[in-house]
Amino acid sequence: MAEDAILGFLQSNDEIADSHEFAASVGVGHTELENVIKSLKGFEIVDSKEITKDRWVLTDEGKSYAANGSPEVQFFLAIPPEGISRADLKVKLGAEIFEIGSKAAAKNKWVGFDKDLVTKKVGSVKDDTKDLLKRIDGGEAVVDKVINDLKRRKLITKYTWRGYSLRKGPKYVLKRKKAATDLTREHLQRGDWKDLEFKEYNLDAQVQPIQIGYMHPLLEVREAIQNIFLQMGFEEMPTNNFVESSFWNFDALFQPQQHPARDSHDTFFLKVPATTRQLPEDYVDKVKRVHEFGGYGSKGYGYDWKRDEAEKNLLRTHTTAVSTRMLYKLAQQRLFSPKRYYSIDRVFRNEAVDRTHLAEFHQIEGLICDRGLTLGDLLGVLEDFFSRLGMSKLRFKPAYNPYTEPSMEIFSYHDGLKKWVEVGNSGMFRPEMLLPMGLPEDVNVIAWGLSLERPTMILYGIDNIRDLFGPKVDFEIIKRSPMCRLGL
Ligand code: FB9
Repeated sequence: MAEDAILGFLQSNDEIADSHEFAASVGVGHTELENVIKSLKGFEIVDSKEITKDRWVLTDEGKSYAANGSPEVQFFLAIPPEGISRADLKVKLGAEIFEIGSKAAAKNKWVGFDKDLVTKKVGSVKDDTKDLLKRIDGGEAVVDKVINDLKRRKLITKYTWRGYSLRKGPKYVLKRKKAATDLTREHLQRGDWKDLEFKEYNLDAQVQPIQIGYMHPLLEVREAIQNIFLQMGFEEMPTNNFVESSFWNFDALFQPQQHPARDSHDTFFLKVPATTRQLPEDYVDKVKRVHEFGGYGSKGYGYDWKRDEAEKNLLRTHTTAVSTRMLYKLAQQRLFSPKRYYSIDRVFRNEAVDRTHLAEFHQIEGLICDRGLTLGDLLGVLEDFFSRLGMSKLRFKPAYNPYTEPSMEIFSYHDGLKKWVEVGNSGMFRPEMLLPMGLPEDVNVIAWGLSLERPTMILYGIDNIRDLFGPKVDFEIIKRSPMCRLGL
């Protein structure tokens, strides 16, 4: 019906100027016409251009005044010749009309107020407002001053009217062959496919979003950083033990037993099993001695080292505990062989939770164990590692760790954030840590660490760590935020 009307009209007319008027003229709803227009346009049978027209329409208040008269005229007409009290007038008109009408009627100097009495000051009035509202409602154009006045009184509002102008399209036909979107077996069997018009594939059509799984951002970045380590010839350390003994987490790292990080304010100690069952006895003695008396050129800490303190179980505070186990194991080898190890896994610290800190995070650690390694080697491998993370401009700030000397905090200039960001910590493991293990004198170990959460937050533009990790993770962030490619 609508289609034939359009195609029929265009056969003898160049254009349908206004789809609304045309719809009215052929007695179909504009929406129905709109759908036909879209379909004909899809088949290039017609060309349509969207046209918009703004017009003023009455608000509900405007409609009520156009129907019942403006409040100022209602106010005026409600005053009997002898006048009337405000209160009675208010009852008569209702609060709203009374409020608006009194002000406007007074402004027009139609009425007078003497104390509580309201009287007419003119014989009769004309309801221009009502007339204007009716004219505007009729689609008549009125001067801007009137429009602004009525707009200010919220009696009219702008309505943007959207319609189309139509012309013949490149594939205009008077009667469209039946449209088909799919060639089906039935078409082939019936052979009527020849008389069918097949719709062009709309390659820009939006597709149904497909529900697929998404990698959690932390795992995306973990994988990318893991690939960097593997490309640099590192092998992963086994980190499948969140529970560790104080011995491997602290003592073997030459971290003294009274070090502040070793009290329950910073570390989660286990109630059950509270202590570890087995430690390598001979090695424990060496660790005890180096803490108490030093050796290997060190004077040690000179305190009374307690076995039971070292046996306390805890949630590891760093994956450096795993590095310690791996280096000890390496030292047990009959022949020393250089090693490059990395770990990326959870560590636990009893810290105040805030926007960037939770009680657990993922630590990334890299270490190289080889003969004659120097601080220069450490600087070099850090340049290499961070450049692969897209961070080329590095600065190093001397720092302190109980288990490395010298130690350095690593800073990178982040172009996006336009500032130097602390991107990690590093150092050379102390001889007091390495030699009791039995590693050869000339073997040094350079190591560094950073978190997985910080780079992930920066790369995904996530401001609060709770959006990334834990019960409040916002899956939408995961779905919609593509990871900006690391410098790979
Ligand atoms: O990750 C950290 N910062 C960082 C890293 C990458 C990054 O990438 C962006 C894409 C550009 C951005 C930021 N930090 C280490 C620095 C700070 O965030 C720091 O405030 C918080 N640190 C954690 C510890 O917090 C108590 C991050 C975590 C950290 C710190 C040190 C180590 C590991 C993790 C270490 C070590 C180490 C040292 C010597 C030998 C062996 C291991």
